[in-house]
Amino acid sequence: MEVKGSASGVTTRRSNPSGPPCKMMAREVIAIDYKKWEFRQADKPASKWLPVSRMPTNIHLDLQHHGIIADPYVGKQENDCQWVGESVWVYKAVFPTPNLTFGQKAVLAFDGLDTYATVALNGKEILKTMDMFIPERVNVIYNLHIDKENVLEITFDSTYLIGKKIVEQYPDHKWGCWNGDPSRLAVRKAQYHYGWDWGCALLSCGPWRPVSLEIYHSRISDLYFTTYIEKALNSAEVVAKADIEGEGEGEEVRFEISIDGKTVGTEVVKVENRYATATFKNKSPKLWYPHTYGQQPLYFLKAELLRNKVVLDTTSKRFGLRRAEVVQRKFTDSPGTTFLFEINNIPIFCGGSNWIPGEFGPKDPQKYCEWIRKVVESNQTMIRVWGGGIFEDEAFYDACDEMGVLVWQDFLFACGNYPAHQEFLALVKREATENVKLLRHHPSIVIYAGNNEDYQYCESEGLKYDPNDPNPESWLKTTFPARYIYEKILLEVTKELVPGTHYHYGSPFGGENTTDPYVGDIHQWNVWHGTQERYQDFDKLSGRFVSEFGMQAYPNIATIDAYLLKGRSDIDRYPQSSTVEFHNKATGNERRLALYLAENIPYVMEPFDQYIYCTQLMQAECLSSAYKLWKRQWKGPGREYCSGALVWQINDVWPGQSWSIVDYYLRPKLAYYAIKRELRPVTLGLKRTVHTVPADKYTRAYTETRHKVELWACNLSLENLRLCVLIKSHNLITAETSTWHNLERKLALPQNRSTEINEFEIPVIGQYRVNPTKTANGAFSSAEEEQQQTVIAAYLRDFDGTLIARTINWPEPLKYAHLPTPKGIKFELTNNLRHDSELGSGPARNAVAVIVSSDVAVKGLCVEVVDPLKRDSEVVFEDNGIDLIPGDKVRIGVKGLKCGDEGRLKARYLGM
Ligand code: BMA
Repeated sequence: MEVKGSASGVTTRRSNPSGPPCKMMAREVIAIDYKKWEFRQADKPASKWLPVSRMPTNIHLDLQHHGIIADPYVGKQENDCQWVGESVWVYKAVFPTPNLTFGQKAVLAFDGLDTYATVALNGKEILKTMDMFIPERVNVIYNLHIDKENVLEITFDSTYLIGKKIVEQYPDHKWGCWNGDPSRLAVRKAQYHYGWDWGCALLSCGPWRPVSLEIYHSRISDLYFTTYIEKALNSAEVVAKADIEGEGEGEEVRFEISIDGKTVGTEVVKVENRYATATFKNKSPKLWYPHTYGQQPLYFLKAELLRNKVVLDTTSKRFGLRRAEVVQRKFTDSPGTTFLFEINNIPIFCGGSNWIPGEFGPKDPQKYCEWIRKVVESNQTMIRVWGGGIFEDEAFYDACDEMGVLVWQDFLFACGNYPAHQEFLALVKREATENVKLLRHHPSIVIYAGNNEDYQYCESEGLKYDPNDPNPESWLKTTFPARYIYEKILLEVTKELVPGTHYHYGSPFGGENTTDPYVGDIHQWNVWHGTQERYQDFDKLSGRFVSEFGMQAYPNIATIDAYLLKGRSDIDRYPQSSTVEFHNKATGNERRLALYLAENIPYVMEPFDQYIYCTQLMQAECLSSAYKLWKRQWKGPGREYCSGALVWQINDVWPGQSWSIVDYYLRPKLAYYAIKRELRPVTLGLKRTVHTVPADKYTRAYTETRHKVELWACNLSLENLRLCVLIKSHNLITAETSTWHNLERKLALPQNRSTEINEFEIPVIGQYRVNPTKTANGAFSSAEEEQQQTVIAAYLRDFDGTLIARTINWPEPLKYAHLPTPKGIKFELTNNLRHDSELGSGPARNAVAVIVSSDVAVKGLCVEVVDPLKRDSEVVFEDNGIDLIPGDKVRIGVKGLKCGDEGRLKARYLGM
């Protein structure tokens, strides 16, 4: 590792033989405590030094802390603080010089400075930065004061204004992007800081990652390894490697591998050429699996740097042993190739979501855990760290390692035409190298991708890209020069540093172009953006791996109340108010939301919470339709036509309306629960189809239209199952339920694939013809009409009757269904064990659950608490927005309620 400023001026016994013998000391890391930090506006002479609010920090947090700006997440206050990004800010810390031993280095380590910073120590410039993602180190041994405190000053220039000037310097480049100002492409600052179609613009600056002082003679500058696991999974090899910064003479590294506190191997090796390595073989490796398929055993690799038996430095990395491959295999019966992840030889259908940065400021490790727990609890296997964000903190990837979530990591380029001048290329190479080094031990990361949608931008703008041109130098001369970054620099960096992890040029990428449904991944935005297709047709919009697709919805009303200046009494507390619309940054959101609501849902604009509910139900219907239909295309070995679906987006960066399925305050939208249900290990799927048959080939008057349903099951578990299916039909008008098919015979559901069960015509009891007086509302006018008002419910049971899965198919679009008014929705709180006839959503034992049932069919039934939501005492349901027909009982696990609390519950449903 190249360590800036570390090589010069270090005095040791060998280089200075006449000096006194030095006492060897272990490396010490001294955090520069936040109480020592202050900040002020540098381009405003009168501005005073003020204490920072925390460390690491950013300018908006500090200004808000002192009341200089108002909370940008509230009302339209975002607008009032844009001046901050066009000012110059300085941060200052005063700290003492620690005791130093002869021959030691004193290195200031800056883990992240956002972005154009000039660092001075005791008045002398020691560092200039221009990339917020690159950690920097400077040896300051000769700059430290001996007899008085040291003054560290970091001046942050306006990255925004610098970016503007860089754009002017390169007039020949075709600057352009989706989202934010095109000058963002010129600077290595998190691109979402410029504002995105789901978040505000906050052009921050500051020490956003820790700053510390390190004192050492010699150190392990990098500890890393390669692992190799036999295809048969019965043996593993770990080659541990350590890079050493320092003198190295007489130095040794002691490597130790352990798991669960037990040492499984140690080796002591000599340091040669500032490098030490040891190979460990393991005959019975404990393998790491995604949470849906097994455990997450984590090994520790510890390295001690010794000189004459004195420990000079100790460092460790936690890792997992797993084989991870992206299989791109030709089909024999379909065009193109698979794009499928195999972990320890298990092909994985990757149901999951896209992650955007959760904050503008420094991240809270605890919050990362809560988010990843949300991912796991909703049966998702993969999360994609999107390229317009950041390389997240260690805690994010640690949580994914611990909880068994696969990570797709983009490099940090998104939605634009990036430049490729030499200085930029050099910066990008260093940024990629440093960050891959920081990330490479995480077993959860199974793929790196070069960028987000830059190839798509290139296509849409007609930039020059010739896939047959093999010469990287000539790419630099085209109108899409950043191809050099994705197809050369990042390819080389990943090949060298993570040779065992798949590298994909971009997301999406593959085949003829970025929308090729047969090769690579696609972003399916023809629902919502693009051609605005029906979500019922998601099966026709599939790809080999759909790494993005989405639908917007409003967040919980408590989240909206939090962003309205006057909360519940704000005059803008209604759907189309200007403050509410301010919190939706997507162009055309009003039209698109209205379109999908109007096409599908009998929605109302008032009261506000019912409108919110309608948007959430529509989003839930849309997204569950995608998961259902794409999982259906996961058909087993050789027929993995679609291998993954990652919803855009799991989280939010601020409180607002967006595509998120869980909002900024971690409140799930109904889609979160719908996805959780669709990603259960065993599910049933139903799709309604309409067939019109003319009496002969000439007529258009004499036709018959019939409605059918297709039924399939998806068994993502690794067990071959034999189960029974029961299908009921329920007429919304007559309220009659009949058992329609009882497939008593055991249905074979082979492991890890979907299985087609049958296609049925929706039953016509014939009330419209045989007994027109039987129904309360009179007869149906046709068989078709009767079919149109018939709900189909399918249940999958075990031998002993235990319910494994259920699904309910409603007339489409939902707005045509004559939804009855329930009189008997029942909520019963219990801590009894799960009954076989209920489908449990949460832990069956020792937990409080609400058992929900209804006298009539209800769509999207929500259990809510009557008392207004308070964040600290919120009641959390494990499922919500469910469908019921009479006779169904569904168990919903709940936290924050006890038996007898039924009076605190109320129902919300479609058509209320
Ligand atoms: C995508 C993303 C984002 C964007 C989202 C919604 O494709 O990559 O850039 O926020 O669509 O428009």
